[in-house]
Amino acid sequence: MGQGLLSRLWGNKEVRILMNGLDAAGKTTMLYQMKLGEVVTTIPTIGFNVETVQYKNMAMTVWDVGGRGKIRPLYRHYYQNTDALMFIIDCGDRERLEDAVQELHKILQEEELAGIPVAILANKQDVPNAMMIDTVSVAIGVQDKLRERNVCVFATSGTTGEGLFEPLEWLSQQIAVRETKAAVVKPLERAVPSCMTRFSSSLSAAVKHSLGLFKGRVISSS
Ligand SMILES: Nc1nc2c(ncn2[C@@H]2O[C@H](COP(=O)(O)OP(=O)(O)OP(=O)(O)O)[C@@H](O)[C@H]2O)c(=O)[nH]1
Ligand SMILES: [Mg+2]
Repeated sequence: MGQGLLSRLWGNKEVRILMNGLDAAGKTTMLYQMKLGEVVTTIPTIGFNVETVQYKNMAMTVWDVGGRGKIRPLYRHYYQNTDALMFIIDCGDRERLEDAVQELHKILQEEELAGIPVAILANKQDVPNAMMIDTVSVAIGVQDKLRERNVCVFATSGTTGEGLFEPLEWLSQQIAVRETKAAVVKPLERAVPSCMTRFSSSLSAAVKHSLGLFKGRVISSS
């Protein structure tokens, strides 16, 4: 195992996280709570905010893309090389839950985001009567439409800071698992078919050879 591989597995990793969700879901508040540990006064994001959040051995470059309708068609420009998605849902806004779910499903159809871990932040849990994570999980179809995806739902509040580290921990673990798989398991998987091919071709050569001998013997004995 070369040094490059070791540092890829255990060194400081730079990863790219996309933060997404409807407007006013609390993305920018969440980003700065993660970055600074405090609440900042936000205005609706036009374009994006980008910050690096260090979590354990991961330098997460978090892209917080404004959730307003007009900006959403531009999301695609941010998808490339994304290691994980954080999708924020405003749990105080029952009326727009369905819109949020549709937006999430739309984003998850993007080819460039295939297979990445997806942390759903059921946000604004501090609001009275906030929707519980079970309601959110059922609405987005964690066990149903998204059962093939690596999705996990977390209860959070960007303003109180509650529940912020669980998604970071989960994402860092999931990203590490994917990287390990890419660095170790995939090359092995690639190697196996060629070994198998070599094995099967030498096997078939041996079989052919012994059949030939047998045939030869039959021929010679007749
Ligand atoms: N009660 C409560 N309010 C929150 C929370 N998170 C954000 N807010 C408030 O919700 C409003 C919108 O928050 P933003 O962080 O600007 O939302 P956003 O998702 O970045 O919105 P866009 O930039 O328009 O996409 C602000 O008034 C925040 O103070 C939370 O966890 N609880
Ligand atoms: Mg914002």
